[in-house]
Amino acid sequence: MRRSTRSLALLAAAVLTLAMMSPALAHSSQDDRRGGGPQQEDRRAEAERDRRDSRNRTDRDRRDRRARDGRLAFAVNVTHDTVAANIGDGKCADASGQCSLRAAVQESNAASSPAVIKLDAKVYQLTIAGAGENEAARGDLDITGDVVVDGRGATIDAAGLDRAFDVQGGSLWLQKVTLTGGAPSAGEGGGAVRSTGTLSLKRVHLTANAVTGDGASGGAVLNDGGVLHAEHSEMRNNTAIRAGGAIEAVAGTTNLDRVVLAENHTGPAPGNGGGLHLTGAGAVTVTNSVVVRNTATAEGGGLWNSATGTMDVRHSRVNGNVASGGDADQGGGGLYNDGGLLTVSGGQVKGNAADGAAGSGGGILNNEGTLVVSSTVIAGNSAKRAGGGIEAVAGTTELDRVRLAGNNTGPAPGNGGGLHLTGAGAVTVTNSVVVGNTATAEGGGLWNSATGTMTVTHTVIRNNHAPEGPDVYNDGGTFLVDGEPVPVG
Ligand SMILES: [Ca+2]
Ligand SMILES: [Ca+2]
Repeated sequence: MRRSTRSLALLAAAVLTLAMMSPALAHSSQDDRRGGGPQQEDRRAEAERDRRDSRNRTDRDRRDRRARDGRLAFAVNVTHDTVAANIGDGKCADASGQCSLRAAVQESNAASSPAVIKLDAKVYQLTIAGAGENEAARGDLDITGDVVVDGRGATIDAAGLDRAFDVQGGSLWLQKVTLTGGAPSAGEGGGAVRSTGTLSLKRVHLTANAVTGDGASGGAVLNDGGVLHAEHSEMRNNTAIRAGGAIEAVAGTTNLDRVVLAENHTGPAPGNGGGLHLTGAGAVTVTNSVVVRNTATAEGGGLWNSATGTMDVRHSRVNGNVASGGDADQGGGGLYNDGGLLTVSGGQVKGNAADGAAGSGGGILNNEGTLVVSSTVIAGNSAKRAGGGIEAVAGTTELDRVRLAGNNTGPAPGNGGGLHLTGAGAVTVTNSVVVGNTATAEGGGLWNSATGTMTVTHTVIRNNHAPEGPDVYNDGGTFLVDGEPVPVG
């Protein structure tokens, strides 16, 4: 009896258990279809754990990377112009706790490690006046540390208060940002950026900045003895009084790669290098770039190289620039070499003009320096006095695989439609083509001076036009074409 009672109790318990389990079982089978069974829950939890671990790893990696880089990052979250509340506390915060561009710069300068400042595709206007101040508290944003500004499509408008950035040592890397409205104090250079340090520009637009007053140079950028590297960038409609409508380099190193210099201007004192001007013993390279429709009041509508400078222009187009100097050694509509070394290769120099009263060298003017041009088209340029394509004033000029075509001079007096040599210089032309050039007076193609030496080999010279010496004219010097002397007069 005891045993049967026990069996009954066991049976009842079993039935109860089954009754309790069955809905759970039914429910469970539905959940299986939905993928929610206990195993699935385990799997889901495991996946979530994996995701969390992965997120943590990513965060950790990011932190490690930042620690390795030693970089601070500041995300600017307001467009207005305010100073940092507590410079040096490592936080980008103004008095209301917001991170402005200026506060980020001040905090970056105070940091011992490089900093990255992130902007958004908005307009950040400078509104705190006070040019001449160099602590980033007023006027321009002074850079003394190592700072990256990732613009992400932002525009920084200096709004005529000052320039945007002043790099006083240290380094500034700008990317994906437009700088406009820069206007430093009269007589100062660098309309958008002045730099004595290292300045890197990538996908940057410098538009409508200006420097005014005596000696003011570099409408967009003044590289004052530092390093400037610009790539995939554009400088347009900037102006300078003295030199360098877009860029003035004073010695230092300047490299442009895939840069557009367009519609920049210099003038009137003296007004050299409408696009770019180099002062002193610096080095400039211009590669895969476009220099168009810039103007200079005096010399070098596009690019101007100094007496001790080295300028190397490769695979670039220098087109439609104008230099308006009125003297015989002024002009150089596209390029002007004031005695240094200028090399031009693999590109074109087209449609430039030296339009001053006695302006010379519509395409290029080499003033007592060394000019080496190779694999380049020099076409459709014009000069008032001489050298529609190229004017050489003494110095050394070498052309190899150059096409001098459709250049012209006139009317004052209009000699050397393709190329003209003034004084005791040396010109060699090899493996080239001189066609369709025109001179108002003498030497439609090539004109050699009374004291010059011109040596031409393996070159086609035809279909040029001039009243005297349609293809070639020799004013008394040594002029040989494939070894044959060109008669004088
Ligand atoms: Ca400053
Ligand atoms: Ca300042």
